[in-house]
Amino acid sequence: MSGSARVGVVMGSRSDFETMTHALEVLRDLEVPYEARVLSAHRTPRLLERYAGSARERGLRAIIAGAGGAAHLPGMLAAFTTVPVLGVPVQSRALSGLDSLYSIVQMPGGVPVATFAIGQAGARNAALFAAALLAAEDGALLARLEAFRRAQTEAVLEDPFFEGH
Ligand code: RP5
Repeated sequence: MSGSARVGVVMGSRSDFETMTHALEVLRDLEVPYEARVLSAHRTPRLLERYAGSARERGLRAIIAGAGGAAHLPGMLAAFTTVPVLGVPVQSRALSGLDSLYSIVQMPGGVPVATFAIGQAGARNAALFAAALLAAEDGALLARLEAFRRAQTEAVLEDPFFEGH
């Protein structure tokens, strides 16, 4: 799903894939063209600069960045581009993702990163948020997003668990 990708999904390590695959699944379901790759603030800093620096001209309108531990990836991407960066704190082994969350959320004023929940929920919501951004100028995507929300509501209302409660 690259070529005319509108959303970039990047992660600091292959070990983040288990979390970030939930973002990819949402983008696929909503038919949002995306590209996905591993990019590290620490291990591939020059590649990160090139990626972020060329993001807008390559057509990206949002970058979802997942990282764990000393999670500099979203902030460093945001330093090199004005394309909105959506940060996903990956649940780390040592500190359960609190380190990731604090690393991503506490950006100094002037270089924003929109920060989502730790782990799977954050990855899903970052993708839904990116879709909402793009839907502002894409009526068909807006319709798919609204259909997703309706289906989610109906799934709760029709859950037989609640019969007789
Ligand atoms: C971060 O370090 C990555 O985002 C990952 O969450 C964490 C651990 O990476 P690995 O040592 O598993 O490659 O940069």
